[in-house]
Amino acid sequence: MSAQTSRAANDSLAPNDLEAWWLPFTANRSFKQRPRMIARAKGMYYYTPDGREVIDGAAGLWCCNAGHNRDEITQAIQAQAQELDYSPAFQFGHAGGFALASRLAQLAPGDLNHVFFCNSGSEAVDTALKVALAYWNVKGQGSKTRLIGRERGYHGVGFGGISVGGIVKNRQFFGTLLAGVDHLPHTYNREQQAFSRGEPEWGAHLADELERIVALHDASTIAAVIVEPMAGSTGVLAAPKGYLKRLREICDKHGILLIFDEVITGFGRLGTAFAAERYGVIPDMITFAKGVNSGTVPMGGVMVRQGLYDTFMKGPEHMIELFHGYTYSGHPLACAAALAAQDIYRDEKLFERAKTLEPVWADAIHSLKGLPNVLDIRTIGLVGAIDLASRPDAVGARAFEAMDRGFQEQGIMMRITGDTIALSPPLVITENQIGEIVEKLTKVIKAVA
Ligand code: PXG
Repeated sequence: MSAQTSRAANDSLAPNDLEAWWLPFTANRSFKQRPRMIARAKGMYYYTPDGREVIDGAAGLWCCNAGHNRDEITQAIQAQAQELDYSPAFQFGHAGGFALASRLAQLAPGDLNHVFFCNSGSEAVDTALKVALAYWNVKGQGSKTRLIGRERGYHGVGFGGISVGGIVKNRQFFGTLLAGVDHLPHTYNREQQAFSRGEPEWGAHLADELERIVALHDASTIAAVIVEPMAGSTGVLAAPKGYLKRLREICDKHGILLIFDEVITGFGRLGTAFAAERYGVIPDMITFAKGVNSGTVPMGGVMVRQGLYDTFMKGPEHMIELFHGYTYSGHPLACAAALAAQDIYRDEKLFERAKTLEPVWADAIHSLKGLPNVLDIRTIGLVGAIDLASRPDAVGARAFEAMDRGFQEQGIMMRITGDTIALSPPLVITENQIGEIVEKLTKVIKAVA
């Protein structure tokens, strides 16, 4: 920093400068010319610095499931910060972490009884992949090292996550990634599935591709399969009917661990605590983040089944069983926020609310069919996606303009990927607010025609 900029940074009267922050997954130059600034939030709304109200159609980034700035959560964070700001989780513990782990173990289906905490979805994915590899090692089957992901999968941005992930741009710039990874085909087929509500009828057979992968590599080399029950980031691709059950069966048949990445689907997004419950399929591990504390403090984690945990709890008792963890694993503030968020979810029955609203939401979003350039619409739970036709030679430009105009002109926040608009409002949304989202989207889609 030059003397001049250092002085400016320390001068509270210095003009705000947007240069220094390199924003993630953002068109930085375009943003800095025409910033989309957010000053505060309450309930279903964000507010810009000049006080404009913006309805949150995306729960932030799929995380603020209880709505924004809930007093119960902010008070819990404040109280925790005064009582215990930080405590190490390596060889020490604090009550909030244990309380939260027990609470999540109760919430998760089956015997997913143990929780490993970290700080983001990306860390949760890397943790789950490492647990899978270590599990086979501990069991004396160290040749099982291959990891199987899926095309169009998003598992965060760690090297593990981008290796099993299936988004070209997230992979192509970053070298050779992890070795020994293979991918299932993605499950989207517009001809067979266009304008689907809930799980598409077509596509369960694509799970059988796992048999082909097993035949190619042999099960003795495969550690785990990781999939999102609903691929969120690549445009809301719900698992076809029966697909996840079939994956579970094939994994069982060959002794392969199944990991559900529920970073988006966890905590009510599809009308159940975890998507695993909606599908009646128990994976060996569930990754979560985001909604665990309604997006208020960074937190992620992995739920593991009883047998998996037990496999590690052997050997001399003074020995560390898993050589993995983060400085902020189970951070007291994140735990306090999560306990408060879980209380809200329970007391306000927000997961059930998502289930009840699912048909209302589906009707509303599917009513956009027929607007200019709308090629497909998909809904499931409180999630929706609208595919827009790309402009000639400018893939992504139409949806980018929709996102920008939505925020600047109509007062709606949405997510975009390519030319797809993705919606995932806080679970506290009312029917009137669903109407508000549809009204604003209609104007935006017409404006970018
Ligand atoms: N797994 C899944 C399934 C995710 O959706 C991650 C892992 C990584 O989480 P972290 O906390 O490391 O970001 C995610 C994150 C979008 C969008 O607009 C989606 C995510 C993050 C940001 C934007 O689709 N998902």
